[in-house]
Amino acid sequence: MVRNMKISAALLIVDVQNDFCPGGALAVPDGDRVVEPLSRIAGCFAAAGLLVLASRDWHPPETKHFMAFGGLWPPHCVKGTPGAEFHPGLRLPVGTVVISKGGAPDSDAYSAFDGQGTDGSSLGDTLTTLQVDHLYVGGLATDYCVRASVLDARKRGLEVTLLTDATAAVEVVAGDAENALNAMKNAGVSFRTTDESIALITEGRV
Ligand code: VGL
Ligand code: ZN
Repeated sequence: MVRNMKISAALLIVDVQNDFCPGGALAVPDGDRVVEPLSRIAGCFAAAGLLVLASRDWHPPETKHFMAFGGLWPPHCVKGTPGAEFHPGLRLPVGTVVISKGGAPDSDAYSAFDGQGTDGSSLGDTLTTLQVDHLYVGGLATDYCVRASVLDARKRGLEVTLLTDATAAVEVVAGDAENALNAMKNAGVSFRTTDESIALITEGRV
């Protein structure tokens, strides 16, 4: 029997939230540069009938993720606070699936694959159900949640394209961004600009 091997692509927008943008509690230098290209490509995915997912860091006030409780980070993206909202300039198409992660007080949950949709289903199950096998990924931060999400996607056998102009890094340690890009490259990730990707999607070549 010939199986239906139809490839379906989806866009994963990682953590484009106020606290990771300039002025936020854990601002990524130039973090808001991702807002315009991601809004643009999200519109293209939706127009092509393709799924858009947006992950968000969604922490409780007390978590081992925060410095005061033994973690690395100042408090950020506490669920329900303005800092945890998506950046106001981010245009998410109707039907965007929101994935929340980091809600457990004992885990960092850097990867969007550690998160769940509003109905409790995991990102992995959602992608399997919708037969998605190619993820386009952009967002914040290149060296933490983007890196972890992209590497998890590759471990699950998904094809991954990183939107090179639609990510920005925290760089707690100089070189983290480069290390992250190398790790993704070694894992077989493709690197494309948003415009190159939009051209492919518009031509139906995804
Ligand atoms: C992130 C640091 C702490 C991220 C989340 O979204 O990359 N980084 N929490
Ligand atoms: Zn966090």
